[in-house]
Amino acid sequence: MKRILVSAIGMLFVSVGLRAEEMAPPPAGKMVAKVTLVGTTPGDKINGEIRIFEAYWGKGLKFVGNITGATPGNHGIHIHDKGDCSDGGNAAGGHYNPHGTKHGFSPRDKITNAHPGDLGNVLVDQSGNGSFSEEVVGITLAGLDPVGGRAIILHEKEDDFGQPTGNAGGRIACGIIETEQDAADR
Ligand SMILES: [Cu+2]
Repeated sequence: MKRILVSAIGMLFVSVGLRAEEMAPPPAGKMVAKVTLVGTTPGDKINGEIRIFEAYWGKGLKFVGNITGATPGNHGIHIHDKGDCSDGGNAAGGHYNPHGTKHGFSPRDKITNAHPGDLGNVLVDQSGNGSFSEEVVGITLAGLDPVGGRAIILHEKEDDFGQPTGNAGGRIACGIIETEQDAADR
């Protein structure tokens, strides 16, 4: 019954001629992965957690994150190519960029005009705390444009959306996008 209802709602969207991403986002689905962000400099106090939920009926992801211990201001945050936080986060490689697109802000510019994991910035307050919530259409954990197992990097500076990677400076924290099973196996 639930499935019938879901497809009926889906058909309603099609029938009124609107693409899903032009509508207000639907409620996020189940949590599919988590990221534990850890500072890349030994002895620093940066920590964070990002919870990742299914969105857009399995054709997108929602990222809900909290950061503590960072310097006040905006910090760029991106999904990088490799699931490796070693070497101060440098082992994560460049931005995950499966379509050879320019850098941008994927919640706004879509994966056609941004790297899928161009999540913009986290605004950190005077106490060192920040939070963000963004949704990206067209990426999945393990299907199309899979982000599972890749790293999320928090940067030193604001992502100004300039090319090629937003001028966000150094890599201050890093974590791997993991399912609960991945974390248990680790
Ligand atoms: Cu980055």
